[in-house]
Amino acid sequence: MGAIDKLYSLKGKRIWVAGHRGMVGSALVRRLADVDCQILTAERAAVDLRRQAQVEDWLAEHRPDVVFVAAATVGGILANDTRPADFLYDNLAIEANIIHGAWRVGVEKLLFLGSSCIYPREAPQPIPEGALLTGALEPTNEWYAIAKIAGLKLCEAYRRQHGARFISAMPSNLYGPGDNYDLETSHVIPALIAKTHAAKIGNQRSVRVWGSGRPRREFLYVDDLSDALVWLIERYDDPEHVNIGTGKDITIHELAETVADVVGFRGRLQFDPSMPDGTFRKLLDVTRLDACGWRAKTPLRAGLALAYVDFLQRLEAGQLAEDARA
Ligand code: GFB
Repeated sequence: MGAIDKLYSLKGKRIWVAGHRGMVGSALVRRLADVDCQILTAERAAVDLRRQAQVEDWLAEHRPDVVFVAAATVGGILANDTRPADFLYDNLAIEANIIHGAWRVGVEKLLFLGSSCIYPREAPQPIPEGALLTGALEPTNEWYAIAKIAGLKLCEAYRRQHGARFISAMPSNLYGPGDNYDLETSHVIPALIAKTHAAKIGNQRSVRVWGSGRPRREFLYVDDLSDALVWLIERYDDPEHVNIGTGKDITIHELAETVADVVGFRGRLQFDPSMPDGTFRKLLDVTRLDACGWRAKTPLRAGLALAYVDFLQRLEAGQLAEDARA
């Protein structure tokens, strides 16, 4: 990581959190509430981020100094695998419109958010930033991965050609408040929370866990991520993207046991080999970030307990379907 010569302070800046209703965007809004800045948001009904003219008009009117690109079409392994056109087209359009539009209106700093699935399926573990484009991608999410690779390359290209101070960060699998609990489209943690809770309430004997339970994943609590993003935008200004993770991973089997423990479910785990495992392992090498002094602080179990509280509150408020199938 390059030397941190001068802090780029967010104080007094007009900051656009693109995707502020999503899990990452809402965590960023929570984190930026501690900063003396002006947060800008664009409602979905007013601006479709896939439409270039709408994005450019909004940017010309609101003129942010800083942009966080937290808007994306996202989902778990099944959604990625079954909706390749949405994951590729939506994400290419969103990032191209925002990055190009931000450059046109002279945004001072922009942070683009990718994903650990940008790396080759057979990348060395833990995965260093330099593993990008050294091998074939994991087929279940190559569409999303290609869009995210294009996004980080756009930031690099605008920096190289125009001197734009655009940076990119690649987090590991995220979870936390504001997650999507829909079983068809969610990631593994919200799915297991919803299914395990339904099994507990329904006195069921088992919970169905997709795949073999053997794949390993690294999970980052979303408020740790937003803290890292604010930290990076104020300090980092190099072309290379930066991994953000905890440096630790666990198997899906261990994860399912931990979720069961947090939720208080005493039944069995039933693995379903007809569902895809996806990448065997994707543990990020976080040396670059670690060397600069930023570290994740929320242990997985504590984060899962907070996520379960969020799930219960939203269930209580009628914001979630109550019949998550176990
Ligand atoms: O979280 P997840 O959908 O995403 O799945 P990926 C992680 C692992 O958990 C896979 C298993 O091995 C799943 O088979 N799993 C077990 C489950 N039970 C369930 C369940 O009920 N629901 C889900 N969803 N998984 C995504 C990519 O990959 O990760 C995206 O598709 C993105 O592009 C994201 O990069 C972070 O880690 O496999």
